Amino acid sequence: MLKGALIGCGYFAENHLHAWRQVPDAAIVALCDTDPARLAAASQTFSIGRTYTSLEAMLAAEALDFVDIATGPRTHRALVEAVASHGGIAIICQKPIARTMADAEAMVAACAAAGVPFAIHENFRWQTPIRAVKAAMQEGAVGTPFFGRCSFRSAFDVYARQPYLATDERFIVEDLGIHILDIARFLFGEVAHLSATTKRVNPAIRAEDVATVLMGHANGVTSVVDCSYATALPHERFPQTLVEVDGSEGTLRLDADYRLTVHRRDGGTTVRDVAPRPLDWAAAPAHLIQESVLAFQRDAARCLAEGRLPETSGTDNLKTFALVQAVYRSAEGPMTRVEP
Ligand code: NAD
Ligand code: 89V
Repeated sequence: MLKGALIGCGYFAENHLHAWRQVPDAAIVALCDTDPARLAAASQTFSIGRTYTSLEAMLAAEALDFVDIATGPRTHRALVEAVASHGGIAIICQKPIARTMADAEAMVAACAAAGVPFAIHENFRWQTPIRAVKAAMQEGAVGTPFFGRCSFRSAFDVYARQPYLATDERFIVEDLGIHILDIARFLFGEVAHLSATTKRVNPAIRAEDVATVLMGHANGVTSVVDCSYATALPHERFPQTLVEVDGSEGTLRLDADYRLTVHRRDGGTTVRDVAPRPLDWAAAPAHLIQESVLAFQRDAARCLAEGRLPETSGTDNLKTFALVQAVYRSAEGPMTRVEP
């Protein structure tokens, strides 16, 4: 049995704690949060009695196999470096890995130097419909892909449960786009170049709530990632990512409400329901995300037990984080002008 501690008992940590209860051969045995009220609430809800307001006190008192960090990105570097320097404890850390590339690289280097496994909790690629798209592509459903689109458009009030999203100096690319860019990497491979625009539509928030990215992948695929929290639709689709893939042999569409359509150039069309499985602690519409938290954590525990790194290791996630940085650089930089 892997013994873990959860660091950060805020809004999203509740999903981690529910999910860890369903992960075989792993258990959260201690909790840490600098806010005593949040710590006490999580302790009571999940019946975990060993609680700490200080990371150092927890590391001194507990014999841990792993920590699961669910604090905000400003705290990630210090926490990861402290746990790494303690030694012998694997580290799972929520996205975004950090606020800057320098911090992210330092975290990966600290874990490598200490010889501890380091993974980022990047769960969107673990959503059931996204795994179904990947499996269909791997089975050759569309042949060789040449175009892809990963689209997340919503007007869901994310600020109610995550108020920092309205006040942080960066928003949709760093918080949500990071997931969609990671899905694009997962489906279409590494990115060679990109061009992006960002925009703030909602005047009540500080940073960008719309982003559109055009990417050229190293294997020749062209893809578009488009994200918006300013898109009021008659049928709200939060938190679904819709996917289009055009290939040499056919097309694939992941449409609203988990409808996966594969059409073959030679004629056949198949339509499948790839909805997430229900969990007793999950509730629509976030159940899509909640199920992917469980899928990610199950895989992470299996990897740790088998001495393998999860697919979203710190090193892998630097590539997704580099896309986030490149999107901001591109959006802030000069665009290619169109001559009249
Ligand atoms: P939150 O502010 O609700 O919770 C953060 C908690 O961390 C708070 O309870 C705070 O007191 C605690 N904390 C802060 N500094 C600490 C420290 N040094 N030591 C211990 N505890 C500390 O934030 P949230 O909305 O739960 O988000 C947390 C992280 O989860 C963010 O990185 C966010 O991007 C990520 N997130 C991921 C998903 C996803 O689907 N993967 C969804 C939502 C949020
Ligand atoms: O998944 C997330 O990171 C969340 C949300 C879906 C609201 O963007 O912050």
